[in-house]
Amino acid sequence: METTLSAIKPTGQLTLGNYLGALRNFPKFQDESKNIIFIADLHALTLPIAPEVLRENTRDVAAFYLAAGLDPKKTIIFLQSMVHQHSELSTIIGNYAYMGEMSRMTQFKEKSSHLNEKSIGLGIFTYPVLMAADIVLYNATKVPVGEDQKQHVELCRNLVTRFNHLYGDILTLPEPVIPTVGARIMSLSDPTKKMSKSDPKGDIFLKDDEKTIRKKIMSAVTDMETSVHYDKVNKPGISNLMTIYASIKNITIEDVEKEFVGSNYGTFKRAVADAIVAELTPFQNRYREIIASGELDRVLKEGAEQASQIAEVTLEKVKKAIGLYQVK
Ligand code: ATP
Ligand code: LTN
Repeated sequence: METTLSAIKPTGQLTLGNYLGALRNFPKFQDESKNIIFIADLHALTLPIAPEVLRENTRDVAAFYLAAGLDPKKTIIFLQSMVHQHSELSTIIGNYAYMGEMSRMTQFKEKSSHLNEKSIGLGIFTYPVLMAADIVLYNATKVPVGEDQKQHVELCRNLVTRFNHLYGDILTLPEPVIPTVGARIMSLSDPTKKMSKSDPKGDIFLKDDEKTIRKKIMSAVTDMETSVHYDKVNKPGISNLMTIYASIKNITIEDVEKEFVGSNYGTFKRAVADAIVAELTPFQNRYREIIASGELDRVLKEGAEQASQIAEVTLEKVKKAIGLYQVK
């Protein structure tokens, strides 16, 4: 049976990019495979974050998981920091990752490029090792993520292959699952950059109200032309809005082009805003109900217990395989 696993790190307010690239797809797997979705709170420490902000973001991501339709009866939902096996396995498998391949990780290069060498924490460098541990602990076969995380899953695959070559068939080889539309939503103010919660310029946040959403879409950067057609290089702004629209409506880019033949940008932007508002309003209502219900802690506690049982089996297998002495 397949096991699907993914996570979001609570580094900031969730964006429409997180929703379309990842969150919205998570519940699709819970009826067809074993589904494990967690909050990567240890990964959120890799860049400076205030304790109260981290706490609030963590609660929010958990509530958004449930609001998106994850059902704790079908999906194991938990906090990474509550399952100690993640950190332990990360310490072990880090020994099989090479400095060269780690230094080539795009996310590390991007996130550390504007930091002073003297103040780059080790965690941002070793980030993909912890992520590999997250994945292999549960024998995950499918990892639904946005485009930017594909390289990290590839690194995990390399580690698995290397480890198994040394010790036998111990770890399971995962595959990334990237959405065909919506895998990389761009910033509304600079459509050459990824919409990102830790760099909140040109973001739509999942908590934004209707008025804010409409205002942000209507003022999204576009080009000087007027026709709604897809051209990522020359028309990145309008192409990004088309991607958003196609993704929400579950249609192709060609369908969007057909629908808006002869329409101007104003008409098209209004339709995009309508689509986002229609999608997010019920979702935001569910989010508020979940926060009010006070159910979250119980879900997270039960999830951690279930996760820990699975994780422990893999950790023990690894310890034995590599020769850590087993006291009887
Ligand atoms: P940060 O800005 O802190 O790096 P982020 O906004 O990139 O965060 P993550 O927590 O790294 O978000 O990602 C959670 C999930 O959302 C991942 O699967 C990631 O690929 C996906 N994702 C993030 N941003 C986008 C985006 N702009 N478009 C599509 N998917 C995205
Ligand atoms: N790095 C991921 C979050 C993450 C993750 C994982 C995703 C941490 N561990 C394991 C899939 C599988 C991100 O979205 N930034």
